[in-house]
Amino acid sequence: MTIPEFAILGHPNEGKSSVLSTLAEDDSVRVSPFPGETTECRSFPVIIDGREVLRFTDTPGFQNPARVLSEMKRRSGAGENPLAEFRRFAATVPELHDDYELLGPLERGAGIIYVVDGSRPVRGVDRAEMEILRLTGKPRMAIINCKENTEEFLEEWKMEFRKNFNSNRVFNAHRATYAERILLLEALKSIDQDWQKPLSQVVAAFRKDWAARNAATVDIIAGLLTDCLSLQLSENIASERDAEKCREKLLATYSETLARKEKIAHERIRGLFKHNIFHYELPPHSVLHAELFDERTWQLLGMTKKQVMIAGGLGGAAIGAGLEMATFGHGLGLFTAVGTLAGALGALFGGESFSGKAHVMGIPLGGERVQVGPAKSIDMLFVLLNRSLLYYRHTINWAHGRRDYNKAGQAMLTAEAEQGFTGRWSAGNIKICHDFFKTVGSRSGADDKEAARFRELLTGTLQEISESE
Ligand SMILES: Nc1nc2c(ncn2[C@@H]2O[C@H](COP(=O)(O)OP(=O)(O)O)[C@@H](O)[C@H]2O)c(=O)[nH]1
Ligand SMILES: [Mg+2]
Repeated sequence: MTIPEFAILGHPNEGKSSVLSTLAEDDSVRVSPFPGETTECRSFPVIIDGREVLRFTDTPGFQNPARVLSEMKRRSGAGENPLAEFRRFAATVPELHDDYELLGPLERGAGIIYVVDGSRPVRGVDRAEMEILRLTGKPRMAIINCKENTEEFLEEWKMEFRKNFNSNRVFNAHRATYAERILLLEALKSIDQDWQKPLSQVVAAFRKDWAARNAATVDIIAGLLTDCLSLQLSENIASERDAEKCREKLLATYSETLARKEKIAHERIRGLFKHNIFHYELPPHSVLHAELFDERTWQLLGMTKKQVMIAGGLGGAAIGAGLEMATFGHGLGLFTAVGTLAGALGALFGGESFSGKAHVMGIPLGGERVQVGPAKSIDMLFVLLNRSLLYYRHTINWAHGRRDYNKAGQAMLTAEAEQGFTGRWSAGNIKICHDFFKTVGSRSGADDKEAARFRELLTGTLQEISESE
């Protein structure tokens, strides 16, 4: 079966390469702020399950649309093939090199995706380009990629497109999500009947592949949680006097280990979604660092007060007082209320403050061993889970064509701060988390049902995040 090919055509600097990069999920596509840098075509295969299912070809921009149009019109009489005849003529004309080159894929049967920057008005050269594409007689779709945030000229563009294209769509190279990519592929089916079947298969393969990536993400997140929640470090001590120092050391190692595990898990998620350059930086440091317990970060990982209550594991006078002071969702967070890092750790582990206690994680210090972990409070689960979901969401929604990576952090954090994922969950879902948490703690092996329910919940959540705009 021949693989469907689409050539991305248009004027220089309108976002052709960016659109291609986003559509093909390929961040190796060269995007440049300077027009006219691409002078040769380059094809990018879309590979699913080791098989090429679709091919997008990047092309140079039109250089002399008016001249190309007049040459083609001259060759468009009855029985003539203006595309082939123009290319035969242009092959030896140096100043028509780019125009000759960009029409090459069409001669071998590629469909057309024409990209314009819809945030500016339609000009004469655009009309010439559209007319050229019409004269080629190839199936064609127009894409409006608005570089600036304005809709002022959209109607004007659409009017032109209706005259010259089989279909047109708004698709932003920087903001398009998975859902929008699928919609665009679906729309491509309709521009030529011959492509309906192969492209239906491509769309089906895309959906299947996405589900497989989500399933792998569920494995990674559930694995991370199991690993971190059951993490336990201990050390023998010679005397009671060494306890404090030993505990501090263990806590430091504990916190570093969690951070490392989390980082590895997130890197793997990023790989699944084919990002090689973009990497979303969560608020720095590990879940146990003081920064995480400041107001903003707590909101980000927000649960309602009620959910915390339901989640349980937060008994104890210190935390009780903390809850009274905390206004979840805004204002003070639980951990700020508790005050210190040690206090926060106490909350995470056992609902007790460390200071002045002869217990660490519920293990008496009088003995011979100091132990840190496993986590005693479900908060650890929620913190890690929300961070992973946040990471997932930023990663899947970062279009591969978007290259201003440094803008990723702050803006997204602010938008996210109001939301939180588990913060919107029903009591039933929180209970599923709670049951999973208990099974991790018990390590009995008889906990398959709870784990399966938790994974099911994760699967649904990832799907929901994928499909939301
Ligand atoms: N803000 C913004 N910039 C874009 C968008 N699409 C492309 N650009 C930028 O426009 C410039 C040209 O993009 P490129 O894809 O190389 O255009 P091409 O010459 O048509 O291939 C680059 O600096 C891109 O980062 C967009 O949707 N929004
Ligand atoms: Mg380009």
